[in-house]
Parts: sequence; structure tokens; C-alpha cells
Amino acid sequence: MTREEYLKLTSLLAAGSLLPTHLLAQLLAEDELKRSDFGKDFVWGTATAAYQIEGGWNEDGKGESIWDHFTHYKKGKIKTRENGDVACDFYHRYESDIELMRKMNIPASRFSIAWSRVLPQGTGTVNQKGIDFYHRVIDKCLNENVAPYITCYHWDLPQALEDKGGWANRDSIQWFEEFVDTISKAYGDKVKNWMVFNEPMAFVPLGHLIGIHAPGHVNFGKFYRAVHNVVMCHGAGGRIIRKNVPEANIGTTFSCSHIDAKNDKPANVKAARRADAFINRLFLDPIMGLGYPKADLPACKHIEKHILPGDAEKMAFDFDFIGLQNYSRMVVYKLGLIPIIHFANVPAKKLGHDMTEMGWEVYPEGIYKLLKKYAGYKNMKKIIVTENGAAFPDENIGGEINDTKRLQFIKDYLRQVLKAKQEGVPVDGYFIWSFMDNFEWAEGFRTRFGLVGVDFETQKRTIKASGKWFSEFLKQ
Ligand code: GCO
Repeated sequence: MTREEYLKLTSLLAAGSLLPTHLLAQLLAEDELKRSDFGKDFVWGTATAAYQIEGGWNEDGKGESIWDHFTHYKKGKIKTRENGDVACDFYHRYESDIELMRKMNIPASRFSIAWSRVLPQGTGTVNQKGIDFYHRVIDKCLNENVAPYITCYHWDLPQALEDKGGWANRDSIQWFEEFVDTISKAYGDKVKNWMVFNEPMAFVPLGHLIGIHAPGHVNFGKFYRAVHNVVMCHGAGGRIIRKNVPEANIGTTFSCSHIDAKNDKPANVKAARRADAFINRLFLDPIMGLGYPKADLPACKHIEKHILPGDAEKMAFDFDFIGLQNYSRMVVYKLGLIPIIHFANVPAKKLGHDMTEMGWEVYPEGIYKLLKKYAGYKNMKKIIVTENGAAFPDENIGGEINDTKRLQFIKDYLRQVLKAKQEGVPVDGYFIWSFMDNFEWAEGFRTRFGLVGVDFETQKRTIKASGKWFSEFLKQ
């Protein structure tokens, strides 16, 4: 069967038409991925984040976060000038959304805690209504047999702390310790799976160097200080959860991209090593006990200036798993005028492969190469793919959202995850980004990643073809 025939068949299936049995059988045979191939202990789930889905931005005592502030007072930074004030209204619809997860056979849900909902000023007074909200979410998950996986920090710092210098202020270590202590004591008897951060290599540069994400700084000094403070917070948060939550499974998550040099010119090969150090290793190496990757990224000398006596041994932490988050690949070449990193990317459209709605190259082999790379760290215990997914323009065909490109993306990447696992990589889980369409940061609601479509006017949820496939896959 050709790929076109295959896609046509899946579109017929997704449109709800009954296929002749022999064709359905052939289709399912084509679809050789089986849940059992990954082993019975492999954890499957979907991922979301507080600011992207909850809404209720100032409800029940919640304090302002940097994303509330950024979208309200720097509207122009969001391409659609939208904000997450309501988003998917998960704050009020969490019960039906978690019931939908159960109906879709989703075994685990990764979600984050909005820091300013539980500590409105970031430290000090706890907002009991905020604490109670996440108790209700966790209890609903447990009642629906959906395992809760908590991300402590997914980019929504309380604005009150940003007003005191934010992540660039060394006090952020103590602030973060207080936050993690509060939530791990509150939920530790119900939740065993924890991640301290979501993608420091996204929120630190995007928010302090490039300025397209909250809090919107373009400031080298703040960036360097924030890098080191956030590195220190990984171990600080991990040690607190280890203390407060017996039998906790503690991880953290990193964005990463396989990096290729544009060609084999020595300057470009060296640029690719520099890019790998910046994009993939700046946070991973230190928390794995290797220190900053200064041999390949000379700019690390500006970060090392902020290491204080006693920091070195605290930078590393023995995480039970590392969350690998991959969407695409980067092809780079040396460009000296780019500060700090001195490399640039070949535009995805010049790479000759499909691209997603985010303008990212579809490159499934990249996740295989990254899994092998992560497995190469001698202290790496387990890897969980804590995010993978794709945004494509969803055509709403008579209420059926026939997202064949997203479905194909997920299958192609999953085949690479399986290949790595079969070669001995300790990859033990896969979470799709995202359960439902949500607020995609600087893109607003324009780009949709959900297995479940959201009509933001009516808040109606519609399971897409990809969600139907995942549900059947999980039922096996
Ligand atoms: C990230 C964040 C998510 C994004 C997703 C798509 O990895 O950037 O965890 O919040 O929405 O990755 O960009």
C-alpha cells in the first residue's frame, strides 16, 4: 500500500465511514505499531501546562503570573494579541476533561501547578483555595485511574517575584525551594511522579535573552545569572521532593533537538558542537554532574562567574528520570555576528522535509538520535519522552477533525522511540503534547497541538482522528 493510499484510508476511517473489513484489516496491518511492543511497564500519557489550559487567571485568590502580566501589558509580543485569561477553562472544566482522558484510555496526565495560584506573592502566605483546586484535580485523576504527573514549574513565575528580579536574582533558589516544599507536602501522599522544571533551555533564553516570552528581557547579564540560578534550583527542588515524598519518582524535563552541521566545513562542524552545547547540554550537563559545557561553548565562562563556594556539589542531582522533549531538528552553520553562540539555523523550509505549523522540520530520526545521546550519560537512569507532538492546521470536516498529518507525525516519531528502546535505550514512557489545543505562548491560539480539538468560543471538545487512534492504540 502506498503512503497516499494509507493516508486516504485513515482519512476515511477518521471520517467515521465504515471500511470494508479486508481493507480495515489491511490498514491495521499497515499500522504495525502496537502498545505491547513497548512493554507493559512503559508509561503512556498526555501533557499540558497550567497557563496554557487553566484560565481562571485571577480567580479564588490567584496572584498575577509573569504570563498574565506579559500578555496584558505587552500584547504585541503575542502574534494574535491573545492571552490565557480563559484558555481551555480547565479551572472549571477539569472534571469533564479528566473524564474524557479516561474515556480515551489515557493512563497518565502530565500537568503543572500554577505557582501564583498556591503562593500568590510567590512566597509567604499560602492561598488555600489554590491548594484545594489541585487537590480536586489530583483526586479526580486518581478516581478516573489517570496517574497524575506533576511539573512544578512550567514558565508561570509569580509577577511579585519577577518584580524582585525574578530568575536573575539568586534569591530565586530559596523562593523555588519554598514553592516546591509547599506543593510536595500538600500532594506528596497522593502523587509519586514529579518533575521540577519544564524546559529551562526554552524559558530562560526566550524570557531573558531573546525577549519573546515572559518576562521579555533582552539582557545578557540577566540571562547568565538566570541560567545558574535555575541550574541550582534543579537539585534544590529535587532534594526537597526526595525529603517530602517517600518513594517519589523524580525527574525534570529538557527541550532538545538533534543538531547537524550544514556541511563538513570545520567552522560549521564546530558551530554544530557549539549549538549542541547551548541547546542540549547547558542545563543537562551540570545536573548530570559534568559542569557547564565550556569546552564547546566558551560563553559558559560568563555563567561560571556566578558559581559560589559550595554550588558545584549542589548542581548535580540523581534524578530518577530525565524528561526528553523533542519536536524537530536543527541544521546550523557558523555566523560570528550572532552573540554568545555564533551560529545560525538553516531555515526549515530549505531542508526539503515536511514542516509543522510552527515552522519546525518534521524529522523523526532526530528523536532516535537524541535518545541514544541521552543514554550515553553514565548517570542516566531512565528517560521518558515527556513531550512530543505537532501543530498542523486542523480542518473541521463536519465536526470530525481529520488530522492525518498529526497522526502520521506521532506514529513516525513513535517508531523511532521503539527503535531506540529495542536497541537498549532505557526509554520508559511517552507523553503526547498535548491532550487538547491550548494557548501556545507567543503564537496565541493560532497553532493547535491537541489530540482533542477545542472550540475556544464554545469550549466544546472534539476528539480528533489522532486522539481516536491513540485511544485505540492504548486499548490494546
Ligand atoms: C514547550 C512547552 C509547551 C509547548 C510545546 C509546543 O516545550 O515549549 O513545554 O508548553 O506548548 O512544546 O511548543
